[in-house]
Amino acid sequence: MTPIISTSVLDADNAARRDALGRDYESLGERLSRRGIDIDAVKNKVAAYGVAVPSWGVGSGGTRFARFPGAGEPRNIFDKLEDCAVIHQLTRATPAVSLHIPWDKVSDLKELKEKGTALGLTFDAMNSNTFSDAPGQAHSYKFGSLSHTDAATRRQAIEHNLECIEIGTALGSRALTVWIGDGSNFPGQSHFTRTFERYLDSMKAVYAGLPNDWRVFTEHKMFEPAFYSTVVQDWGTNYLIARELGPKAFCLVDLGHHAPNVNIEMIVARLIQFKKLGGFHFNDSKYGDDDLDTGSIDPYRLFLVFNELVDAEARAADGFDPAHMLDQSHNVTDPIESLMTSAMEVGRAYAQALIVDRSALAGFQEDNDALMASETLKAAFRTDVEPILSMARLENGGAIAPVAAYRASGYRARVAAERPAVAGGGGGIV
Ligand code: LRH
Ligand code: MN
Ligand code: MN
Repeated sequence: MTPIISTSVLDADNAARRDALGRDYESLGERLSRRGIDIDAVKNKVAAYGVAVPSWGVGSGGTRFARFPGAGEPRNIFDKLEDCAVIHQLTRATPAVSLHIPWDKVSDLKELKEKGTALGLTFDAMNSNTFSDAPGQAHSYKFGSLSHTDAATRRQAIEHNLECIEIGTALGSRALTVWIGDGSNFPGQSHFTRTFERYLDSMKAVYAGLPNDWRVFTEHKMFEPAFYSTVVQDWGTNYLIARELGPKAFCLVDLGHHAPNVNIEMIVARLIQFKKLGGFHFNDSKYGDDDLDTGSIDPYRLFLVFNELVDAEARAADGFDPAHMLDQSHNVTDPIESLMTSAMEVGRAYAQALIVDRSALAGFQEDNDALMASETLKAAFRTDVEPILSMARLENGGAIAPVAAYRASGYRARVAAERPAVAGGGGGIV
């Protein structure tokens, strides 16, 4: 396949940076070796790491107030895949795409799968959508979907999820992510227990349609679009769902779906301990489900989440195999640049977590040496691991500096000339 970004542009940008990177890598390697860490071993793990890109992330997002489209917005799923391929070509960190149905209009699945293969991309978890009405659907989700009071509406939502599994199977996906907006705006509007019973019954029907090698991830979220109560509102409810459904059901943690200040890394640890951590939607937030770029607000929290993941990986925790996906919305940046930066932030958190001195940490924990335990984590977090990430990218055929190489390539201007401008306007989240 001809790479989308020309190799001459990429090589020229890398050539200008290669010597400095070599020196930075060597110097960091020396400093890490004094701490007993082999830099190449860390780099190899980072090089093998990947996070899936959300198909809905490559177009400009929007708020419920307005959407301001950028130039060269993808027109269809094929354009989206090309944008995703650019992200992967330059970062070498995003080998898979997570689709959202029916936002992604898919018809010829064979052609879609072939396009993915040609671009070097695979298909990660499928995301269903029963939180908005699709044109022409028989029953509205205004008052809920999988937990709706009306059986025919629930059945329609179940069928949609089964269809997502069918589409995903044809594309080689092996997981379904279910997030519903069901909930209420007024005390008394819905009966908490009966609503949750209906949800569980519906999810059991979806679960029954999972192929043997598939997993289902249920995603909790504290509020929005429902503002008084939400059916799958927190990790406790999510854990109950995964337990009720069975061994193929796991909890998905979207970093933006918790109240401010909630200790997400501890939730992650609990779900790992009880073998129900299914995966992540990475993003960042300050106030709520802001869907800001991963690592842009609180990189320390992202590192602390990865600290739990690496801890589990290091002790080969039973049943530990979480899926990693980005889920964010870009309103003021070029989505490709945001997604590349975010994928690199995830890689950075992983690298920092890999260099935590775990035996020292365990000792400080045993001795109740709070200060030194915290300093052990901070020592890893404060280390600038950029040379490791850059070297991993370079050796994998990517860019030392993906954003610079992307800008030098003129890709956005090129697709803007091919893809007609779309009108902005009122609200909407995609
Ligand atoms: C809900 C959510 C969920 C959706 C996505 C678009 O807030 O995080 O994952 O599928 O946003
Ligand atoms: Mn999400
Ligand atoms: Mn969200």
